[in-house]
Amino acid sequence: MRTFELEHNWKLVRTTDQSEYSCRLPADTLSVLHSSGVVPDPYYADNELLVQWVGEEDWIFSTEVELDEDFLQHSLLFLELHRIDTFSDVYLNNYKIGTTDNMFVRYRFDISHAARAGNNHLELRFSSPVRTALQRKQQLPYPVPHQNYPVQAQGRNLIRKVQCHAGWDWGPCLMVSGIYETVRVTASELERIEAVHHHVECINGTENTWRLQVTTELFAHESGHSTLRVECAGTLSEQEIEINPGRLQVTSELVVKDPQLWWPSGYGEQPLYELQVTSSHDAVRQKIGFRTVEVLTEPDERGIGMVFRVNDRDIFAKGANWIPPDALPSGHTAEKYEDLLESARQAHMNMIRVWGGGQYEYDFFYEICDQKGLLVWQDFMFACAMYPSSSDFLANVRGEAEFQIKRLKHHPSLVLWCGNNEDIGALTWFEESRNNRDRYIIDYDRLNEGVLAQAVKTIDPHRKWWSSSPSAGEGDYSDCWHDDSKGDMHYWSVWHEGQPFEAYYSVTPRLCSEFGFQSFPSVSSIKGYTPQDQLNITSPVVEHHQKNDRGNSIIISTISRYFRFPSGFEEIVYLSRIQQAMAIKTAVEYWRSRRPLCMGTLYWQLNDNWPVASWSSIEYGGAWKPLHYSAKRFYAPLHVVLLKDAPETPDGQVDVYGINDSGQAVAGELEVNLFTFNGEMVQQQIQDTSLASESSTLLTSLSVSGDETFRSQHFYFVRFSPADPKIDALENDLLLLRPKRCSIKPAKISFRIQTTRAGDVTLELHTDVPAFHVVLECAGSPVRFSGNDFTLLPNRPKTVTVSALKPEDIEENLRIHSLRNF
Ligand code: BMA
Repeated sequence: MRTFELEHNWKLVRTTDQSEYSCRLPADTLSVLHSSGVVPDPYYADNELLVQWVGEEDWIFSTEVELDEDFLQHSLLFLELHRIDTFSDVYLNNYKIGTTDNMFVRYRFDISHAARAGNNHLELRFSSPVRTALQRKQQLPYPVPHQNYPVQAQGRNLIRKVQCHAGWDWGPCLMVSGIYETVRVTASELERIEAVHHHVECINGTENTWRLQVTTELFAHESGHSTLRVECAGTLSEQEIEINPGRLQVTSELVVKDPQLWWPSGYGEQPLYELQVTSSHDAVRQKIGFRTVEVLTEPDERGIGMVFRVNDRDIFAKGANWIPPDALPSGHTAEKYEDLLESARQAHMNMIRVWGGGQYEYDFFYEICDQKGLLVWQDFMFACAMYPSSSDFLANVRGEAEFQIKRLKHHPSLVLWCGNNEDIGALTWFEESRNNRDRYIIDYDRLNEGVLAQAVKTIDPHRKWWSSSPSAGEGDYSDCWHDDSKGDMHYWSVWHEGQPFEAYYSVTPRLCSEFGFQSFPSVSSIKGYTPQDQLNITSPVVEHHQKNDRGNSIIISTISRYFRFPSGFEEIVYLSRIQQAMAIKTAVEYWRSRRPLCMGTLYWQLNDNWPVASWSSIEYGGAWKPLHYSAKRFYAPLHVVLLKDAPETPDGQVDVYGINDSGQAVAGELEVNLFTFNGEMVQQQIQDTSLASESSTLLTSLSVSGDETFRSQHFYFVRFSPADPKIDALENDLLLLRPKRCSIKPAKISFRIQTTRAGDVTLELHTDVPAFHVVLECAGSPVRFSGNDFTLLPNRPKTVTVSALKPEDIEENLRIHSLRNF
């Protein structure tokens, strides 16, 4: 097999005036035009509006490839294209060799009649995605509605392109065209490998013996013979196969003895084994893992639970929802993915949901998840809309689903296929579907059960199929929006309906796959897209970078409900960020304490695709918001939680829970202190206790005076010190009233910078009175702190490690915020 990867020396041509811009892959129209100086930065100010014309025009990407006689002698000559966005006619030397119309499939076009020795000219002639979607919309026999956001391209649900390119409630509308992954010319004899997928099954638990069943799909134009070798973990299967024109599927079986098991992060290691499949003229390598996964959805006394069980251990799913990490696909670099997913792992997440309005991710995304033990909940790419069920559309999606399942199936991290995001709920969002539910539910079912479920059940029958997120389970089309007896839940009442944070206590979802609270990005991020004279929360530019209609007013009204009113821009930004952390902490701590009724929380959302006010815990550019630092504590495998006002906690009572996801009980000493806001300890209770394994344990209940003045002057602080000195102590605290009603004092926080022997820079922080939501920031630097957004008490200094900075830079740029310190 000979292959030419065509990454370099591309040209983008504007069809209206033939202007040309050179580029390399991956390339999207807007990124090329921006780097060529033709359009301004689409992320700055409201430039998004100025660049809409780019999606309305046709564009050509072209390159040259040199082929020799020897290359042309091969019997299989083809052009492979993957992640082509979206509508292109593909020409080689002016012969049309194919058409693309779905960015989620891989194309392999025969080029034998078009290729020639010497120079070959390859062109992808893209037609406007905006126009194509509109044309399709006009041809519909009846409306097929989708959700609309402030800047929105119409008809996005009629084209197989990343749905959020058309605009979302956190994302810009940038309808790019482009080439993001493979363009490869390949020549081979006889056969090529189309797909390799496998299934592992433990056949003898005592001896840890596994059957590895590998399916290889081959394609050929002519007849012949080939030898297929399949190797993994020192075992080999070899067979002679007869090749006939067309597709051929071959199964090989290996028995692997005593492999090391693959575990989710926090539960064990992630050993990966190389699976190598070689035919006479082609080869594929994959990294695979040995583990069992079950998703238990069995009736219980409450309804139907939802539990991920890996290697016979029930995993509490902790994680967040993932969106494409850049609105401009040229920005999807492996480094960015590594950083985001490592940030997820560091915050003790073990599951990422690839949300249905984005994309089936790049191979490197799943490889990183395999390496880090991040389980993947994979949506099919349908979100917040009705979808058509015409035979063309369904056939197109069938190809997409089959390709994606075969492409991703070998990843040990992949644990569930989900049909879409919120499309069952969406049946009630539009007048058309409310008035004619029958029509739209039939469309829904044709696509969902008729195509997607069938593809999963045929190609990947051992993996869980989940029809929609949220849903009550297969065959249940009810709008079970807040039914906490069964299924996964999206709980949005605190954000979208303005309920208090305690509303999270009104449900115990079996698994909460979305709940979120917005905040502003950091002041330095805002300054990056806002002209100086618009640094104000209600300025047009700051409002433009808020895509949820009522977003900023929800942020401001929540600030006024919880905090004393801020006096300036920076303080508003700070409070928005800590209230976001407070909201999500409230939800996660309660739902973790309800384990095993609730067995998972995936908050909305991990990341951003441009600089914006949003629900993310990591802002565009990679900086962690206070929420992400807070997640590192509230998702830790061991955690202590203080609860009041929950249904299980009567008035006047505070309950302390110890949560332990690990397989061992952890004994230690629990210290519960009642402090005044001057830092005086007025009550202390110390007890030996133990956090039972894989449980939430009620450690103690405290009775607290209902007197408002008393509550305004005191707070609880708990510390659990494990008997095993190798395990870090756990801390948490609880205000007895909303922060604005508490007599929190302005704190004087001082710090000492040190460089440790290992070369790390550390900050030792001291305070004179209790300081809450202490947030460290180094303006303009991509710094990470080992801890942030914490409570600091007098006489209990805290040491924080700072990454990537020299002591001098810290001294100059460090800003320390805390409540009441502005
Ligand atoms: C959810 C998601 C997204 C959306 C978010 C915030 O339901 O699925 O569609 O961005 O809510 O509104």
